[in-house]
Amino acid sequence: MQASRGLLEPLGRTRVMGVVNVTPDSFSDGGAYPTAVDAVRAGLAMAAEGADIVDVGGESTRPGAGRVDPAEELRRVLPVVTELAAAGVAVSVDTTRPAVAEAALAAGAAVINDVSGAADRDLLAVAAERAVPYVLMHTRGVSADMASRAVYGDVVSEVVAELRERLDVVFAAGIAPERVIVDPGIGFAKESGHTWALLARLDAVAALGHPLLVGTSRKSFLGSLLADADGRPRPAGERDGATQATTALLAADGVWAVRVHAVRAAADAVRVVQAWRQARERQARPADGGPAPAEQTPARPDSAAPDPGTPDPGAPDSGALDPGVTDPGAPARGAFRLPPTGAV
Ligand code: PMM
Repeated sequence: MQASRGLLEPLGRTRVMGVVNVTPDSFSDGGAYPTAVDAVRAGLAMAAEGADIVDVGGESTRPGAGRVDPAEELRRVLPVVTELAAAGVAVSVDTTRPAVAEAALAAGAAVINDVSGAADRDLLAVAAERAVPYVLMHTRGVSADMASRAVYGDVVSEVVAELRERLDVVFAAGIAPERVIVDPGIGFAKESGHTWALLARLDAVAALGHPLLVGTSRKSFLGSLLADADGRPRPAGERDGATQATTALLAADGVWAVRVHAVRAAADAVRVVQAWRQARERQARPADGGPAPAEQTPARPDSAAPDPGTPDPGAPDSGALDPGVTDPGAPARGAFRLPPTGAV
């Protein structure tokens, strides 16, 4: 069974992608699932908790990690993908290897999550041939050297330009544009300051014209933010509260999906944002029952959206949510600049 149909259709909310790393060494859940049975159980639990997709990976991508033998990667992911797909779970396979992607798709995986930034043309050929959704994530180099490549003048414009260049490669390989999901690659060749800058300007990434997947879950920029008085980063396992905050903000920004370890809390956060946005949209309708105003949040940041750098004297203060905003003509505030609920 292949559950990709509908994954890119509008759902009215951000999707939740649960993470199952079948690896001994991933930074947060490495070693959490020592056997395939454990990993399958975790994936099924995530689906029951509200994951729309379960992302199965067999190779750690933490900065500095070495490569895993392809046969070992396959041995780790294949039984897990097979069982989850057979149970009706929409599975993405987190791999940079064509043979692993091919086998996972044959076993029922529905999405290829390629964290290499489209580095392998054979992997692109598999995605094109199988016509499945393909995640293009921004990175530089490989896990072993990406930390040293986190050097930017203007991180937002450079990441967007590099993604645009990789999109050309993806399209040239025959992957249909409507199947491509773009990911800014949080933590991949990025330091904390770069990550915050990108999160603040996701509209620039969304302007590439593709749904966005964003993986902030438990990542080091949150550990640094929550460091203790001695500057020790908050451990990865204690960053879920902060991750829920990013999930809510990303859902409010209208991203297609968030990639998270703690699914239930993320799914709850997404539902809260969905209800909040629907209430706002209802409030923005004229009292006389006339037609609904133009959506205040374009599906993909469009050219009509005000330049975030241009202060708008009529806009509410961007520093705080203004619960009194009911003027449908008012431009959406920073975080609420992206799609209406119907578009995500
Ligand atoms: N992060 C990790 C692994 N795979 N895939 C995508 N598309 N986006 C990400 O941000 C991403 C990813 C690393 O995190 P993990 O070790 O917790 O899986």
